[in-house]
Amino acid sequence: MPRIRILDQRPETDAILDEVCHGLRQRPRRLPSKYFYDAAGSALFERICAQPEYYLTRSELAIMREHVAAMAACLGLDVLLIEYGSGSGQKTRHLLHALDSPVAYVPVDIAPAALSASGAAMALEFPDLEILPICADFTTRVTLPSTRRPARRRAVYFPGSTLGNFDARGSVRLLRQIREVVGSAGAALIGIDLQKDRAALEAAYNDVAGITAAFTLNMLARFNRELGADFDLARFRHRAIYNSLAGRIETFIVSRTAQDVHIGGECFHFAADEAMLVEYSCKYTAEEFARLATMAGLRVERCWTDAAQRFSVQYLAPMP
Ligand code: AVJ
Repeated sequence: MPRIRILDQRPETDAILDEVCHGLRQRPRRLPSKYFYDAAGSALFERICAQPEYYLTRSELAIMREHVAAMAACLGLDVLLIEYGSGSGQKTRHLLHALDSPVAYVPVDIAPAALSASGAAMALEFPDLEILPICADFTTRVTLPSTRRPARRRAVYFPGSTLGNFDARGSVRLLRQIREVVGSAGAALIGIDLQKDRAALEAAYNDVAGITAAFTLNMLARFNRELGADFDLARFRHRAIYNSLAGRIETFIVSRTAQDVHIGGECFHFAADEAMLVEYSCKYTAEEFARLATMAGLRVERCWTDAAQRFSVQYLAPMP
């Protein structure tokens, strides 16, 4: 496997500890979903994608396979492709094969293990492509590296419905940041999960094999290991429910008993059945997403869906 140099723009451990303690002092308590993705969390997420209930990945891959040529035509020649939350890069391979002489591929991910594995695999598959991975939280200011060849256009690829992890304010802020990163001649290609019935949504986030539950609770194991916390994993459980008013799956970690947890020199008391919010997975109609994009100065120019209308991939351009 070729070794790819990774630009490290990761948050410091102290910053993670501050953010975690801040979230634990709030009511209801909340923990940021970006901390799911350590090496174990990234591996568990890949297993979620293969669960029969988790339709998102299969639907998005079907859209990519069917419409990738149209997507590549929208993005055009000599594009610099920046991917947010690149993970294993499974969908991206389709896009990179279809693009007309892409200048470089810049995967941005918070998980170093996922980034080096996918970077090495991509370098084998695309030997002539410049690959410049950045390990960073993409909501912060990411410094883009310079490329050997000048780009005609910058495009952000943001698949997986990861934008759904942000609330309305957070997603408009992130879409505005994307608009800034790509500039007025740029583009964005964003995967958005669509509204559907409660049963299908709740099944997707509560798989029978329990992989999603393991993924959720792994965040606590990570804090034990990296921040010296003492969460007893057996005394917490995963809960994901569809909030139909807000149109989103809300994932919680629920304390099974009354208990104390220590972290960063602080003691946090949990009541029995107390729920900590760990993730939103917002679902949209095409109209709702178009409105969100407009608020960020972006316009939806194309929207591709799968045959069952479960998922969408949307092509956006900055509004003049
Ligand atoms: C990759 C962040 C979009 O919210 O559907 C999967 C993460 N969480 N199952 C999602 C996730 C629980 C996933 N995203």
